[in-house]
Amino acid sequence: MSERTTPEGELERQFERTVAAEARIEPRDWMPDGYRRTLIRQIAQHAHSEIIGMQPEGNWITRAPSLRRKAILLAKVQDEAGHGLYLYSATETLGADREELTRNLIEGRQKYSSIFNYPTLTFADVGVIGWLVDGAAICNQVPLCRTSYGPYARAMIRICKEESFHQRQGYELLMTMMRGTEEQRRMVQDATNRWWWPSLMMFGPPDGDSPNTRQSMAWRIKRHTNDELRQKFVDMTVPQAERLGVTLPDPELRWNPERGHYDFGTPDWAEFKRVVSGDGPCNAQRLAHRRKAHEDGAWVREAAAAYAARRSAERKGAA
Ligand code: FAQ
Repeated sequence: MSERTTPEGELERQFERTVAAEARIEPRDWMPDGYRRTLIRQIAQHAHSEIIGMQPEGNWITRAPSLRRKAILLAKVQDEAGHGLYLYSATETLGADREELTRNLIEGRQKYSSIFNYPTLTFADVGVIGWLVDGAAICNQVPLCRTSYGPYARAMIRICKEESFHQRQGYELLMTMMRGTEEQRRMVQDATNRWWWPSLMMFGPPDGDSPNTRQSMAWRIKRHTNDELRQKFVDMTVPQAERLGVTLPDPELRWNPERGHYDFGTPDWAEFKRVVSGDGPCNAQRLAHRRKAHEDGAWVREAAAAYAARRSAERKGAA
């Protein structure tokens, strides 16, 4: 009997038909092991990024310059915690264990986005993170609303709505600062200079060095390649920078009428590799902070487990 006529072969054909028809794969459906593993890796990395991503801006909550800015920043950082939680739930629908994923993060076995290993030096960084980092996140994540795995696609719809609010709050903060003093304008330019290249790196390595893209595109987990999305982000951001009155720190950046896109310089991929492998400016600090928060929260997890066990014993006793 050939592979294609086995029950497994039929399940695989059904999976391929579902993906090709742009329908969604759901948790109850059969899926190839590699598809499940790729999704757990990507969604877990995404969840970890949201959770670690609370730290750079969280750093400014107690020092926000006004009550209004503080309330906005608190809401944004809380949204990021929520995104992490939806995403961990999506990995659970694939059979992953949340506790184990958290251990993988704090013990350095699983990645999170390189971008969150850079420091936030002034309040302008809060605005630039909203504008550039959330802007890049939206560019990357809007297509993921059409990813082939149902729970991930549905989580992305809500996450993208919230990210779009985050992006606008960042841009509005920067607009306000650009209408302020000379020093405020300098702060915005300095933050833009520091965050521009790391934002371009968020999209991942160039397509030629991206081991996962080809298969993830075939499975319709990813809907565009890393380079396609990076280009889209540059095209979208240049006019915003002009309107804001800041200069993007790339002498090679110019409109190419033949391509109908902006040409731009090459990010420092050696720096990217260093940051991803744990040697960025804040990697050690970010993980130490996350580890401490996990240890400090142990009593909450123990109390919740003890409460759940007691409730379950009471229910059994009542039955
Ligand atoms: N940083 O073969 P590829 C946010 C890894 S959320 C670290 O191209 P893939 C919200 C990659 O995992 C930001 N590692 O991989 C927010 C792979 O690892 P492996 C996070 C990176 O998966 C805003 C290896 O390199 N967003 O910002 C990075 O096909 C503001 C080879 O790469 C998501 O996670 C990187 N930049 O494409 C929160 C979106 N790039 O296999 C707070 C979902 C690549 O060695 C404040 N994820 N790697 O273990 C994706 O779209 C994809 O996973 C990519 C990478 C595009 C990130």
